[in-house]
Amino acid sequence: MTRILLATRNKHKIEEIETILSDLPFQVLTLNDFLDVPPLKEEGTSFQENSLQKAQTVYEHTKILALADDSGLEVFYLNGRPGVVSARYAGEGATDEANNQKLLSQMMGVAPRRRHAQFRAVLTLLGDGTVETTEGICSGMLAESPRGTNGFGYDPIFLPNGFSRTYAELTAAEKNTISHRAKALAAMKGVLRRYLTGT
Ligand code: ITT
Repeated sequence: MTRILLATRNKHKIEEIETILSDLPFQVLTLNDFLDVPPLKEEGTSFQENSLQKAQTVYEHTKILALADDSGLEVFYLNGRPGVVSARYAGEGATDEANNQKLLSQMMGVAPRRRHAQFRAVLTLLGDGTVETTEGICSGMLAESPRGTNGFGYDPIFLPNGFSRTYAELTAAEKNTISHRAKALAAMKGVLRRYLTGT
């Protein structure tokens, strides 16, 4: 079976990606299978650059088809922040709670009609002779306070359009139907099917 290596150390991303890819005939590997791969650097200023950089680090060390995800939350009122620094918005090594609290305090008193936000995920597939990128966006708004315990990151404070529940109040299956990552993966699955058939 063709192998694909997920170029991420985020266990929540791994769970979501593995679930969504489960109907494709790939042997999905993670970095737990390759402990000598160095930390994944993200020195770029865009999701695209960081996604490519992560895929490159992993592919160069393993020569196995690599799939990277760079993602984050963009808040319009904050000119797109936290964006590429979503994982470390409240500082290097910050907890999800600290990141959420920082964002909520910056948005305190901001009216609902100005709380528009979107999640974005950029995936890069990198292999021998293959470089492909797909993107997914999920639009919504920021909640006033955290709700729900599912998921990770900013899930408790993000209300996807069409739902009165936060991402963290959705089941994993519901999130995997509408999320930014699900949309980017849906597009990537087309690429992966073509990769498998060599077309
Ligand atoms: P890797 O680099 O190892 O993939 P990471 O968590 O550092 O893991 P990113 O640099 O792409 O990954 O940062 C993504 C951050 O954006 C993540 O830590 C969350 O804070 C947020 N994020 C991305 N997708 C999310 C989702 O589906 N739900 C909630 N928060 C999400």
